[in-house]
Amino acid sequence: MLSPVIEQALNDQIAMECKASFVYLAMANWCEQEGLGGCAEFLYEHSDEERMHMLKLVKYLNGVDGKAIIPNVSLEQQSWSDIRSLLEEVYEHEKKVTKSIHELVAVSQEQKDFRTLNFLQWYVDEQLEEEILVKDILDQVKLIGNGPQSLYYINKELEKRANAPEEEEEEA
Ligand code: OFO
Repeated sequence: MLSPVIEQALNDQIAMECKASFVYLAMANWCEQEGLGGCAEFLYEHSDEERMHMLKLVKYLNGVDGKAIIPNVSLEQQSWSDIRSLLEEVYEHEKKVTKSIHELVAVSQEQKDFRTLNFLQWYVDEQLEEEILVKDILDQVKLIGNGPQSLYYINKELEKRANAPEEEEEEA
């Protein structure tokens, strides 16, 4: 029997993944308009991944007899001052998602919901990977600098990351 506390917490996480997907979509859109095709490709891909994270939660919640809620998403921002501040925002967002997943794990433990606890392990691992990836990109960007000449290299770097062979991802 699914506790209402877990159902609410999972729905909150669905909302968070959904928001992440749309924020990254808006970022990709902005990059494309700025002529940063490689950055756009990376962020479009990342947006799709967040959508997959959301769907995985929706299907799990409905599968354990809960009721998943598809949230309304409103975006506060459609443009960014530069690529470095955009990537810093991505990193901050990922850290927020990680914190939220860890809180969800703690709630599952408190509620003795071992199914959900087990299900969430995938997200714990995924968030670790994502944080490492974004931090690594940000470190590179800091090294390259934020000047106009650097944009070419940053764009190339993100294009390379977008085209890097995918590690085995579970289907949503
Ligand atoms: Fe990167 O946020 Fe999903 O889990």
